[in-house]
Amino acid sequence: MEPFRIRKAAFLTSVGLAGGYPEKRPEIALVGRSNVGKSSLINCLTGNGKLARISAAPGKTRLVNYYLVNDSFYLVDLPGYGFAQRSKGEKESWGRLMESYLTSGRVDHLFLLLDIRHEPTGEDKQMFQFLLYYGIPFTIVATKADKVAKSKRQQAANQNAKLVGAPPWGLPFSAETGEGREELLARLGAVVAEKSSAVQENEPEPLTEA
Ligand SMILES: Nc1nc2c(ncn2[C@@H]2O[C@H](COP(=O)(O)OP(=O)(O)OP(=O)(O)O)[C@@H](O)[C@H]2O)c(=O)[nH]1
Ligand SMILES: [Mg+2]
Repeated sequence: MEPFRIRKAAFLTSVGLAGGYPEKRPEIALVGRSNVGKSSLINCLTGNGKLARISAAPGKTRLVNYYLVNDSFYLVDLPGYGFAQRSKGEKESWGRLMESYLTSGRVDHLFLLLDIRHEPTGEDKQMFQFLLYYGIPFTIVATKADKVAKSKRQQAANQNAKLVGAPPWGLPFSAETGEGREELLARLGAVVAEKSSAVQENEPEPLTEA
């Protein structure tokens, strides 16, 4: 089989609490703590270093950002959690936005990003419980893999998956070196293929007279 390729990717729209979601297409979203590397992962996968905004200051992404890929599916960058400097009001609006997005039934697959160097936090565990509760299929991605020795990466990724409450497997990923990129592209390709054929299968049969 041909490896899955991203030919084209462009920012489409940002959605806040007021709504305004784009038309339904296969949809894969990224969640994780502020600064874990969500925007960097999108840029690495799409091969466009300038697509999603990356910043040294956490908490830059505050809306649900849609990227249209290959004119056929969405990659969605979600605002990060665990940003200490945020006010109570901001945390509440983050919670409402995430809840409305994750319960909308739109998301087909979530990449839950965990920093390979750090133990998952209480918020990471809560997020994972949320995914389980809503039955959202997921992949655990251990970001910044370049920051730990090669010989320890897979074990560290697996350990974090286990600590967050998931089956003990995580994908080591680095936006710096591209490690794990092919695996994530393959995962994307599988989700998109499955969802695209499901859309066709669900089209009603034309009515015929008996
Ligand atoms: N070494 C290394 N640094 C990374 C990697 N991915 C991201 N970073 C750095 O981590 C910081 C945060 O990256 P972002 O992609 O902006 O993180 P984010 O999850 O989108 O953050 P928010 O939008 O604030 O939620 C930046 O300084 C990146 O350069 C990686 O794979 N390796
Ligand atoms: Mg971001």
